[in-house]
Amino acid sequence: MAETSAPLVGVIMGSDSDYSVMADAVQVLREFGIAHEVEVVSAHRTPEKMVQYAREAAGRGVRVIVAGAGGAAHLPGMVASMTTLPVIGVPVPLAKLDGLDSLLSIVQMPGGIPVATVSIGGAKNAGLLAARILGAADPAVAQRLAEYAEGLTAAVGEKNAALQA
Ligand code: RP5
Repeated sequence: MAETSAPLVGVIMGSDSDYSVMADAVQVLREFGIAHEVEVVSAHRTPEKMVQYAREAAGRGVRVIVAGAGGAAHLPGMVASMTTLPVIGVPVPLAKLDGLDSLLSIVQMPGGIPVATVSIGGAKNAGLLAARILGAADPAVAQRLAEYAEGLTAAVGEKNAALQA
């Protein structure tokens, strides 16, 4: 699945079964109007596709990669080892171990190969972090992020007001 303009964010995941979690990142990118692509890329089942994806992403214009995986979640770290793009790892929770295995597989990267790891199931923040990375050099995206933050503040204010009624 791809947007019409060249994708700036690549959302990849180890299995289509991860999509129910990763959809939150896709939703954020849609809301912010950020061109993105979505691909199943498995470190274990499609290792050659993973290598090709990681090596070619920057040259295709991708600026940030959001990579989600569950269990033995090697995808984000392996991709980070083959690109200089920022990689945001999303630990996908599975039925066994509740995602702690996914988190530990992604977060404990060796020095030199960074992966920005969000919380277990935290694909929404992964999408927002990708937007922030792009927003550092794109005032229009930064403006939308500022408006988003204002919306959060306003929503808390409304909920607080409702508590006073
Ligand atoms: C991981 O194995 C995937 O990221 C997924 O979270 C997990 C299970 O995959 P399926 O067996 O559901 O395809 O590589």
